[in-house]
Amino acid sequence: MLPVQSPEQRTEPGVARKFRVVLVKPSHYDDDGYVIRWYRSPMPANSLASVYGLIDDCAQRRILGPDIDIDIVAIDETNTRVRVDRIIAEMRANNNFGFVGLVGVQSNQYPRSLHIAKPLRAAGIPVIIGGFHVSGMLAMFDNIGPDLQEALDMGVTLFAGEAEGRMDEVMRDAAAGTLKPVYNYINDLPALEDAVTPFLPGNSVRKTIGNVTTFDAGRGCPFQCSFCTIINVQGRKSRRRSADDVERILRKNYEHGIDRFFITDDNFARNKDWELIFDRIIKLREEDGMDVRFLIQVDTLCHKIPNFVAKAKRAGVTRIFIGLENINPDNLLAAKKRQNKITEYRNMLLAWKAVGIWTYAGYILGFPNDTPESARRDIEIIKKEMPLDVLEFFFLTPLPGSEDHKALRTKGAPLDPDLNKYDLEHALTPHAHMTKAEWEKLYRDAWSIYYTPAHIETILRRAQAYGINILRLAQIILWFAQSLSIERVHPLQGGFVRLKTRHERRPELPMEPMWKFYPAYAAEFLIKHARVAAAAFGIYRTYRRVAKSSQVPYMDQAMQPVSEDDTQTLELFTHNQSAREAVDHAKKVKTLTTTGPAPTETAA
Ligand code: B12
Ligand code: SF4
Repeated sequence: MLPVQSPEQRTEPGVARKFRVVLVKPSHYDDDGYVIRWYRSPMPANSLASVYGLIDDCAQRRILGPDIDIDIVAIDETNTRVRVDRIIAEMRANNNFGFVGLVGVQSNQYPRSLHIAKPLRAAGIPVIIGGFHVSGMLAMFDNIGPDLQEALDMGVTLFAGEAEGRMDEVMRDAAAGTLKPVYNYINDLPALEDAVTPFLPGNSVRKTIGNVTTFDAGRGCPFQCSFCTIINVQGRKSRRRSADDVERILRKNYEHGIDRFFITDDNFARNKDWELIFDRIIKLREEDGMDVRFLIQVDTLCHKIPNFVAKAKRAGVTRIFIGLENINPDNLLAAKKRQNKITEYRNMLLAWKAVGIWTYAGYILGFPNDTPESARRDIEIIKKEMPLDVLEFFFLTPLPGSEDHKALRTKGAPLDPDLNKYDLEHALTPHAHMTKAEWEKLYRDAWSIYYTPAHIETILRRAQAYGINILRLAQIILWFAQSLSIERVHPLQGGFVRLKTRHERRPELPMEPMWKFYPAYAAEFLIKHARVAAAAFGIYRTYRRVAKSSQVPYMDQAMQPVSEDDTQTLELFTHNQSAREAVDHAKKVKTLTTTGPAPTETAA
């Protein structure tokens, strides 16, 4: 480990003391080895805002003493180039009195983080890495694995768990030059009531596309999905911010012209204070005239919670994200996603549609019973029978921090060693019914099977019938339908105008010569923008056609109210043996519960 200067060495007499914190939310590499970076990213990262807020709070309270200012810089690498040379120069000018925090580092961002950390450590700058990779690995394994060891060998400090209530200690240790190799709070998660709230300065937010920001109203989910990392990192207990805190976050942003929010709770429906929070937002909207709007993530049983959908609507929720994951009950069972009942899917979607809220759903490809043919058929069934707007696809991925990853690693199953690929967009393990090439082809095809011109028109017609803003929806469909084919990244990793630098290539790959890199980059730039323009024109024409027919009533099979006959007629319920069994099971439960005492809906 490199020696760290003592505070006395770092401060010359008579010079104002400044403790410098540079926070970097790293991106990761695309398949050609270049950092994924955009002129504008879609929204600020809540991980960065959370850590920034905590350090800013330390600065306000002057926790390093009255004579030491804390200076914080926040860099989101998805929209800003990380100039390691400049960070080194600025830190050196400050006698390395400070640290670089690599924030919210996901597994796919971990290799990039080490590449950023290496020259910083060589220059003697303290570096701390926090986020889901470190937390997930330390939550699931007692031993430090080789990837975390590589960071420790460089003298990087690892932070596992959540920083609320811990930042003073880390800051003081960093200022004293006594950072520990590991801070492990994964088994001691903080309460969030009255915790410091996320915040990012305006210059950081302005590098994103619009007036949208993110915050978490709570953390944790009670369910037990085996591919999930959240339950092992953030726990299964609902920890949440108070309604007062949520109001404070909303007001602070609203004052700066930000009125659209993505509440990042993985399952807001299981936030124990969802109703208190919605009630407060309803008051802000209906009494104080604050036109705030939200995207929230919920589960497939949320419509059964009394008042949930109605209050969501009044609270300004305009979109929801649901982890639909699959329509084959055997697959859902294999992933321990028992709360997803195909017999409830249509009820749930129609409940949201009835109040004019759009639905995004995630669909996972590569569950144990999937074949290329069954998955293709399942997508067609969804298009015909489910009133869904935006569907996005992922590979089933054993993410570090999940039960699936632990099980595979423990039994020594083959797992792709390149963490950069753990982004839900790569096939990383062998599949029983598909070769790697078939699985990858299925993933690429899935987007074009769902987003055909005809189905885009159907989605818009349905949405118009439910009173949804179809121009906005058309823009989002453009983003989701084209991201993979044009930008070769998942829409959630996308942004506005891709930027690339010749020097920002994975060190394992050679730097391309100028004569090769720049012409290819320019051609790629032109071709991509021509394709975006063509796709946008196509979708715009569909939008115009649909908008013109607004007086003509529209109805199709997916929009029909749920009826008893559905289980006999819809393919969703008849497409395979396990679907039929799920229907029989639901019928039995219904008979028992309508004749016996009323059951209580339990979470898991
Ligand atoms: C919001 C969100 C997004 C947003 C915004 C990104 C963001 N991070 O805010 C969007 C939609 C863009 C997104 C995209 C993706 N995401 Co995402 N996302 C989330 C989500 C739901 C919330 C993130 C969050 O705010 N958490 C709360 C913060 C406070 O927690 P935290 O980051 O762990 O930070 C705390 C501690 O770790 C610690 N800490 C963190 N950093 C540091 C640094 C220092 C110095 C210290 C002291 C402490 C510290 O203190 C923090 C405060 O307590 C998480 C799930 C989750 N519940 O976290 C998934 C999650 C992080 N995403 C994930 C993935 C895979 C992705 C994508 C790759 C998906 C895709 N293929 O497109 C992309 C990557 C794009 C990108 N550039 O980030 C995975 C990562 C899993 C893993 N093991 O790597 C998660 C965990 C979800 C999952 N499926 O398991 N995501
Ligand atoms: S519903 Fe499942 S996947 Fe979603 S957060 Fe809860 S446990 Fe994780």
